Amino acid sequence: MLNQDIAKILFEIGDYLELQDVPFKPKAYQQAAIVIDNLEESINKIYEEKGLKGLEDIPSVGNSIAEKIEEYIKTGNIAYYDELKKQSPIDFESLTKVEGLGIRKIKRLYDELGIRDIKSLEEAIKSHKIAPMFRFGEKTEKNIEEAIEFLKQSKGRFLLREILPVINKIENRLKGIKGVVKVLVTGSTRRRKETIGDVDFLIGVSNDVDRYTIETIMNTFVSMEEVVKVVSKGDTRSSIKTVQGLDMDLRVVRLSSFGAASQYFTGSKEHNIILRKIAIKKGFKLNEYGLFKNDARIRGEDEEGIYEKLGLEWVDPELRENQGEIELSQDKNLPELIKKEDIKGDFHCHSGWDGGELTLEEMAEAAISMGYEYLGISDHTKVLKIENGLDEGDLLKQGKEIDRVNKRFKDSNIQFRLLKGSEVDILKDGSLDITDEVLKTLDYVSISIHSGFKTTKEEMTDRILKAMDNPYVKILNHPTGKILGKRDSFEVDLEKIFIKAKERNIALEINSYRADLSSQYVRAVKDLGIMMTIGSDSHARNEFDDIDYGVFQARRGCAEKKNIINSMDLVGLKNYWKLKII
Ligand code: DGT
Ligand code: CA
Ligand code: CA
Ligand code: ZN
Repeated sequence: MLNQDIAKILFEIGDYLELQDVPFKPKAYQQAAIVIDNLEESINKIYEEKGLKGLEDIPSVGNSIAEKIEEYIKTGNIAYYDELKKQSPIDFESLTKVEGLGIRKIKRLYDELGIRDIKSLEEAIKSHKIAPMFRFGEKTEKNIEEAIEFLKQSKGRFLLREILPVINKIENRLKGIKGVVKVLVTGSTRRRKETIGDVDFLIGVSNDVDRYTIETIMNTFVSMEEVVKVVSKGDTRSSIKTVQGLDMDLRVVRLSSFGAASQYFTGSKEHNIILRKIAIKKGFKLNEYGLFKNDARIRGEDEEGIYEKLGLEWVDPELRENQGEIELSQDKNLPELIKKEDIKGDFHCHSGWDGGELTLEEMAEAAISMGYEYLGISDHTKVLKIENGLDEGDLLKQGKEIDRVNKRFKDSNIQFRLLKGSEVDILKDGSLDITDEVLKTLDYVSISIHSGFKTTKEEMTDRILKAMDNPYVKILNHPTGKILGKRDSFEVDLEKIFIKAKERNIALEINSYRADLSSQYVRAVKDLGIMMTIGSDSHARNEFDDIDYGVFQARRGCAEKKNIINSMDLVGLKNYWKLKII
């Protein structure tokens, strides 16, 4: 039983209550769901050790929610949830995945058209019933149609960002099984692709392993708490399906083959095909058991040995897509990819002043615990009313507050500063949502498109180009508008944007949450000599760590430390942007 299962149910209870216009309660349930979803400890364990009282001690969990959790632990059900579900037979899980459909809209679609699932939604679109609804219109109908299409296309693949914590947890568990010497997650997960089809675990066991040990490993794997179905179970390979619907393979190999197997199963298939060709050319044979000369295994224990014997430098997994990395490794000219430890700050974070949950002090604290030397506060601006966007007055006030916080750091000799930033909205006509007089007072201005996606390519391009001409702009956030798993890019002439960025020395953001820029664009931007930033886009303490996903994206695009502005230390950054901070 998992924290995530409970979190999901609590969140849905919140949705159902909101649907019934119950005041306050929805928020309480959803807040509790978020806390539980992010809990380090297993809720099962908390309950075992401390009972109901332990549950009540979880932040945001009151008596009534704690009792429901207890009920779930004891019976596997929450009667209240089942009742709510019965009263309102809407398939929330699927409908809320459609981009642009929130609770309010889903409620109206149900009340007015009886739509309860994707299927009835599609039928309504086909017969154009949605467009005539008050405040929906042709455009919304079309958007919903496209969003459904998008959902269908991405079906069956999982977002790395959502599933990696589950994978890591299982990896750690596998490490603890008796007889297991090495564990590696291979396949697309190791290559840190944005989405993954299935997970490929690899375990290394000693060369003289006995059958009993392998049996134990396989038994443990197929009986993990996440398993809902055992697809196959053998003595070299087993496959399962998890509660999340994700397929996982486990292969067990002897250490003498571990390197060859990790190379083979990491892929990509395209990378492997070229490698095998090189091996053949050199008179070898390469497979998942090793590199062979005639029938003798000459390499296999580690990947480095195999690459080396083939005359190649070891290639970072993120680059193994046959997109030029093999040539670079033959020339011993692979880039030294940016690492998480290189990141010294973040320019994309939201504080409690807009939609975020932390005060400026708490944000600084979170950044310091990440090992950062600076943190740019980049709250939204006034046109984004739902995000509680800041106006000019708010920004000036926030600036004063930042000065106050920074003075404390200076006085106590702490090498850390908050930066006055802003995520300024690019308005429809390409002007910015904040006046120049106020932009001038900031340490940096980052700009974003958050609305009006559906327009012509020319209009969108001109709108962004005009915004980039504002003299205070230093970063263009999420340049294509893509949100991984939710929304495709808007139409825009990126070549023109890149040229302007180069001309004006504006950095392009790799947005961790959205996975925008994609790795191909990162490569192009790097080759053009344009700087980039990696932004977590965090709104909460636990989201600072999402910077990982931006780093993965940067690495897959060959980015090095020198390409990423927030790998500069505070002194370097002050010089680079000519900042006047205390
Ligand atoms: P995914 O699961 O769709 O996200 O992508 P991968 O890359 O994890 O693909 P998967 O799980 O089918 O296979 C894992 C690795 O095994 C793959 O990256 C390379 C290797 N592999 C699988 N099939 C073949 C094949 O037919 N030829 C070669 N050379 N390698 C293969
Ligand atoms: Ca895979
Ligand atoms: Ca696989
Ligand atoms: Zn943002």
